[in-house]
Amino acid sequence: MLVSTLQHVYSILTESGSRLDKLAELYFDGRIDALAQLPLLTPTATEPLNPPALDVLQQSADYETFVEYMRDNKPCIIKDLTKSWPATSNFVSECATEGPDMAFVGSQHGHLVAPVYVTTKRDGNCFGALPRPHEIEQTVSEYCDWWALHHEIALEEQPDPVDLHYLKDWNFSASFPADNIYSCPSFFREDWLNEAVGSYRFLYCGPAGTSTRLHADVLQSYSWSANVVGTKRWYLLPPQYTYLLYDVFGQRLAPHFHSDTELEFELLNMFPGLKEARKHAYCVVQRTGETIFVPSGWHHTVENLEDTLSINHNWLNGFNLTYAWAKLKTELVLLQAQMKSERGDCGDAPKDEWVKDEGAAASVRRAEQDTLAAVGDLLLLYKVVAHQLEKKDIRLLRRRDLITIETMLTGVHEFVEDGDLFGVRSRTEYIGAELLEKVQGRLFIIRELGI
Ligand SMILES: O=C(O)CCC(=O)C(=O)O
Repeated sequence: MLVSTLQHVYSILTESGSRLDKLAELYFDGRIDALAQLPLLTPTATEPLNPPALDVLQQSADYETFVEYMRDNKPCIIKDLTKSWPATSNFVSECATEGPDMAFVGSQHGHLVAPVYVTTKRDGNCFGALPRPHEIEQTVSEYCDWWALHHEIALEEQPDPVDLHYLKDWNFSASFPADNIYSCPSFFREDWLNEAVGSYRFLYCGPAGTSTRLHADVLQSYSWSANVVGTKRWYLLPPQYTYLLYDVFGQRLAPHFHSDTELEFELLNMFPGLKEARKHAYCVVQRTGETIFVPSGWHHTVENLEDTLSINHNWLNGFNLTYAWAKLKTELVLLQAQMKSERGDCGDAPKDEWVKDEGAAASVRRAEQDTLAAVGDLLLLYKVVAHQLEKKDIRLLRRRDLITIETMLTGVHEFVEDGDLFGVRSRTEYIGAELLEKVQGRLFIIRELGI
């Protein structure tokens, strides 16, 4: 049984069928080591890419056409949504090929503070087992100064600078009205997340060579991203292949799909499923004026091929709420099980009676932090739904949305009812009496309507 399991694992990892001779060697070396070693035996040549093409919609497409992409959870590109935006006239250099007009951006918003991700040239260009970019805060003026210097150096053809700065995830709408820059395209109008909390709207600005590592968006949200100016390359992987992106232990997510030749070997050894993942990834080059729709749970990487300024939203609505709740519930159930197993037979005994050593204490601390974050997400989802119920005449919501809302809220109530995270046992304590009462009242009406 063990041999056949290992054979199976080996053939999945190597795509080359079973090699009992190799397996035997590795098996007797110790199972865990063997699993880590298996991919080292594979040839590391990069598979040629044969990416499927993405559908392109025109600005004039009707809303129902776009709804199909949300419903099918399928990406697409939409043309020309940025034409009339103030940012398109103000934030772009007179000669558009020169990219964003950072002098103008600095003159208007220089005093504001934004998050900036600093990478070394090597990991900025995507590769491998290097440290994550670190986040600093800079004023927009400081960032514009860095930008000017960076371009001066490039003009003088000096050696490449070591650091690349990427201003990203800047929630600018907290500081000045978003209308000064853009208007949200009507394709993305069913945005329950920003209607409730308003803070998932971002500006990105980075020179050629900056990039964003492999990730899927927060809370299984959709995202749209519009290039005001510049070109990005995206690799997007459908969610059914997500498992291919992890290391052999299913723990660590790969940093990127690709690496330069120097680190390719290292990357594929650490993440052997990447070779297969690349075959299923969509590769999209998004140009000035184009907007990409990224569906729920699709992992992606993004590289700026030119100096690029873009606007992006994350959003949730009745089409992807089910994914958000399903993923969160799985996380919470696993965390609950982990806490139970840490506690063992100690039942409700105080923590210092069942936390036996440093290792156990660290693992409990991590589980508590993860639980805290997951409970925060649960409350966020709850507020998003509550906001829709409060704001709208329930009869105006789609029947399908009502079913989704009802299912999710019932699920949350049941989960929280018998949940014992942190030993807090009542729903009221989790959600807050006032919000709970409001939502239960609306749920009652939904059920009366007979969905
Ligand atoms: O443009 C980028 O660098 C990242 C954007 C992104 O990941 C997104 O819109 O989901």
